[in-house]
Amino acid sequence: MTLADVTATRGDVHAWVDAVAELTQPDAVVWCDGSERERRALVERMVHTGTLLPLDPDLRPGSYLARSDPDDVARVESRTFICSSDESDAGPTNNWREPSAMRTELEPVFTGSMRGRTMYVVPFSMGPVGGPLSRVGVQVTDSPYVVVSMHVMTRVGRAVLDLVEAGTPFVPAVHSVGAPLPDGQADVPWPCNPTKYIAHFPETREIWSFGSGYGGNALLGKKCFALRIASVIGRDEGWLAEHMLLVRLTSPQGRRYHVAAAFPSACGKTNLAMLVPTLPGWRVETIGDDIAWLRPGADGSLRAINPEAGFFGVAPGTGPATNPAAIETLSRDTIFTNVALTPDGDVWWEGLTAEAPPRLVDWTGRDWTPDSGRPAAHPNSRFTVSAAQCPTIADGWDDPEGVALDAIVFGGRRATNVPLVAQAQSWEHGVFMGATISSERTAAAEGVVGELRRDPFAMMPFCGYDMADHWAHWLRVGAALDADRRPLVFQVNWFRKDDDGRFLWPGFGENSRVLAWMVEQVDRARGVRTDVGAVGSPVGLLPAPGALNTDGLGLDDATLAQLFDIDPGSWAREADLTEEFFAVFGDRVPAALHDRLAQLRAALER
Ligand code: TSX
Ligand code: MN
Repeated sequence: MTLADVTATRGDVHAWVDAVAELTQPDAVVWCDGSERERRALVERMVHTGTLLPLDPDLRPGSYLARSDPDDVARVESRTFICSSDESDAGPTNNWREPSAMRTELEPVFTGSMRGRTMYVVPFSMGPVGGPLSRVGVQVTDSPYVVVSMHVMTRVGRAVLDLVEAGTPFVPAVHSVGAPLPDGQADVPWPCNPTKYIAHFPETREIWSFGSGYGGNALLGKKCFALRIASVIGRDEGWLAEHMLLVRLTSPQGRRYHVAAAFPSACGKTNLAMLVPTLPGWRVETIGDDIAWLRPGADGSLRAINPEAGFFGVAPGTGPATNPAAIETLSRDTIFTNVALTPDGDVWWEGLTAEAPPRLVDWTGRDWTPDSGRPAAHPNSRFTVSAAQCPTIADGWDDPEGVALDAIVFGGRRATNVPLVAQAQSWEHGVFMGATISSERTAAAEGVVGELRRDPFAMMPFCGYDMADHWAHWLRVGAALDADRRPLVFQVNWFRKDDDGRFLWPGFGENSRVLAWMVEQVDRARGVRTDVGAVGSPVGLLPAPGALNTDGLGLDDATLAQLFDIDPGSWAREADLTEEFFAVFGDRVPAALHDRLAQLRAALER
């Protein structure tokens, strides 16, 4: 059985499942219904095999700890492939393979890869089942850990299978941990294979994942489908699949605003999604923390849904001070992976409490004390938890129609140059902000401009096609929106430092001040407010004096000035770096972005 033979059957989901089974040769095939009964049976089985360790039911009811193989702890970008027929469609920042060559390479890899295991068939929906912005997939997997995680992260069940059987196009997603069990061989708690493939076929909308049981490599609805494959579907159909959190902001006057925000990793996206405002009377409610699908609505607005149903978040750094809502979310019914275990059967990770407990079992299962000289939890350890149990979840967060966006935010982690907040002067300028997102390389000396890690739209590892084509697509989508309903675009930087290396901005809940200014700008753009909110600068509109509420922060005028300082010399060097970065993408960079760069340079010279 070849991979092409398997793909040829996809018009009939039952024929396709039979074909995958013929290729991978599992001992049994189980169709999943997403039920509580199914979940319990799988959990019981995994407790028996040692894949899941039950936590103390009094301390952490309904919760489990999984410890992965120590070599299967993160996404594997070097083994992630975009298999478009034309290499240039994958772009210079993706690993490309010719589709038929990749199918040929994968055939022996998947042949018999599920021997001795059960193959689960998981029909899932990204977005509420049957919703106008939603899409369905069917993942087959030989990992029960993946099945129970898919229960949390997506909508699994009979209703989805009904859609597929009725002819709704689905994304076929094949996943094998790549560890067949020859006759009678005992299983291990975390089977996987040192050779990994995360292969995407954007033209046929297929995913083939081999060798890993971890997160984005294995929960194929998330990065593989909802970002890489969906970005291509969106390109072809006029919408956007983005690496963005989604929140609802409510003002003291009761006005509601919806904001989507893209940040590269390690910028606190989940913290912002669950932010507790310090500004009196303001409320932030969570709609999503990782992925948003954005689609022009009939009224010319840009509507957004969170296609996921749960959070798969990084545990370290999540604590009562940085993210109290997440801590409450994790109080029950959570699967933890690669965190540390306390002697009383609870979990711990760096940042959960100020001081580490005196003894722990670390993520590898070894005894640990604060003197061990290694982290107790893996830096990429995770929680998997239902979004519905988040205390800040928004009413109607799962409305199939989504919400109309008022603002889009692009963030980065920059010690220098980039102001706390700036508003784009136009949609094109906003796309320029998204295309030029950057963070300082962590190893780089502070203050050295030139060591920038670019992560355009925070989509570098997640765009299923050429990044520069993605920018052109953003320009097209924006042009199709009603000028009065188009979201305003902003750039933020919570991480600017003073000359002594101290953060200038307190961040966290105080970021509500920045959010409030943004949506007040939305009101001004719509004529709801008539006061002056912003002043021009070469890099965009900055808050006018007094427009950003800093009451009670104790920020002196000098600190405020540093937060918004635009140094023409460093920005000119930054413009040179942007030109170099654009050159990577050659002539696929839209002219509007070159124009915007020229405007920036001209403004810096004035
Ligand atoms: O998540 C963060 N956010 C967004 C919150 C909604 N972090 C953590 C980033 C790593 C994942 C931040 N870190 C933020 C922030 O706004 N800001 C900072 C930097 C910072 C760190 C500590 C302090 C202040 C700023 N502490 C004190 O000032 C006491
Ligand atoms: Mn992410």
